[in-house]
Amino acid sequence: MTVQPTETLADSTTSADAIARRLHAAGVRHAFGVPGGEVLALIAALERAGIAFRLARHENAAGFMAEAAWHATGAPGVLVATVGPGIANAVNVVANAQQDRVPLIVISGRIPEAQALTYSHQVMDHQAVLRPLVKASFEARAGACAPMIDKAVRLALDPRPGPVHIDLPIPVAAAPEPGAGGAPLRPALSLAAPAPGPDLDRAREMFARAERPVILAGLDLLAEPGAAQAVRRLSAAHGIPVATTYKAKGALPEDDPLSLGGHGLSPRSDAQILPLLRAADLVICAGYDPIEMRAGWRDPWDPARAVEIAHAPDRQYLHHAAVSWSCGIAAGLEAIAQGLAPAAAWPGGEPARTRAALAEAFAPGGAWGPAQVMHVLNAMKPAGAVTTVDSGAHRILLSQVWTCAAPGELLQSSGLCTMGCALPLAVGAKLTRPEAPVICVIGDGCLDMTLGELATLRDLGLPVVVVVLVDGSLELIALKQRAEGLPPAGVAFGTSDYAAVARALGGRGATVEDAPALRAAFAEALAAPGFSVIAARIPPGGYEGRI
Ligand SMILES: Cc1ncc(C[n+]2csc(CCOP(=O)(O)OP(=O)(O)O)c2C)c(N)n1
Repeated sequence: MTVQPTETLADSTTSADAIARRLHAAGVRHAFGVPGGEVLALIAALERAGIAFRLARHENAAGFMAEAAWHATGAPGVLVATVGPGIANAVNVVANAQQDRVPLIVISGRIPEAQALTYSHQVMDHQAVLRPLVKASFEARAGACAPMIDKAVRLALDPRPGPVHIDLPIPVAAAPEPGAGGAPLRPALSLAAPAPGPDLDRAREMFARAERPVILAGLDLLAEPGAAQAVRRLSAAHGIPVATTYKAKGALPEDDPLSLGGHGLSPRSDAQILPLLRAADLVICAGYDPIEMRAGWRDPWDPARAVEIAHAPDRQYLHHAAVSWSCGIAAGLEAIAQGLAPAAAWPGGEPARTRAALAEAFAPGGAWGPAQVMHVLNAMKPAGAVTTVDSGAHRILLSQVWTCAAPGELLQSSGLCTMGCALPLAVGAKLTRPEAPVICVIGDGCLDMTLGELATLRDLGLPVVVVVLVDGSLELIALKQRAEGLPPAGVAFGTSDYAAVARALGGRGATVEDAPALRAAFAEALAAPGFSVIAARIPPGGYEGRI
């Protein structure tokens, strides 16, 4: 008897369904964006597949929410943007995904080709706009979206992660694509160990001889489960101090005496850490990606004393190393140290002095101001909290003061360093890790840029604590103007009553002007069922000489 092929209801699916189902199979449970007529079929398909479409107030914010979802789940972030203005609004967050190594799938809706020949309203070349920023841009083809989306997912996640764009014309989204379940996604690349040979011999010899080794851990750690543990094992077994970039903060818990904290954007911390790196006789760069670093990090150590293990070859040339591998961080560290006995690391005790000098440089000080705010919050933050911080003077100070127990506890934009990331990162973090307390620390300039996302917190019922430092100044830029002897221009603005704004948007609000009031407001906010805004009014010029 011949079995007739039957097309079941489940098989009569569209290319939009294929995309949605494959994303679901890749672990995606939330997509973020602002709808438009050109993405309606996709949004409906996402919801059919079990992926909730989350409305943001701006596409840029939606992209940061998607980034936070990736941090929480390991599945790529998904941003949906409509034709023209939608994708134009998303450009900043796509650039961020490129520079901060975020696997972000950006799907834009597009009008039909035939229509575009004679119709130009809102129409622009999405692929041409995004191509310089993405790892790839696909134009979706009717009936062939399953393999395309699988490739896009893999490409976004493969080292180093980054954004991938899919341009989806309306007729393609609606085209039939039966059997959208498809073959399984290619497994993640296994990250190899360095091959045996003269390079490994040399690195092992450098390791065996080292008396003053330092590990410098970077953002590749975020993309390799187990890498932070390998850093910890090596540090503990050989007494090696660990410095990190901002993204890798917590590679070694920062209350560990061997932790030298996070670095990269603060000249004040550079003044302490760079001399130690120059004094080291071995710098082990573990997943170090210099995209996060300022110019002070140009050739910061003698290359003959550096060994580099990273997920991708360095093409930036900001730093150099005698031996350099593209490989897994854990496998690389183990290969270098395997079987070698611990040497007496830093017999002169310099790392402990550097740690103490860093603590002194970023001490709270006696007077109320941003340093006190950061110290109060850091001391009170619950274990396992996820904190997000925006770009500006407040971020640099917070990153130096904040103690992280694991990478991913502090989310920020440290590659692109864009304003407008912290509030949407907090939305995405709380949505996808509801059990974790989520704290957003933000400057008033950055909050003004993203204020609408407080309404997103309300709509999604997310009890995030937002602490805004209110000084009526784009203070990082004001500091630069003053340092260059320029008169202030374009940096001062009127302050708003953010506590009242929070209440108007359905949250709680408090204004504080000293440490006891901050402590009380923070404790209350952490226990509150909805979102809270604590406006910490700080004196003008409060960051001067502190970052
Ligand atoms: C989108 C964007 N625009 C401009 C800048 C330049 N910039 C960096 S920090 C900053 C000031 C941020 O002000 P605020 O949020 O008040 O933080 P503060 O520096 O006062 O701590 C500006 C304008 C940027 N990084 N990103």
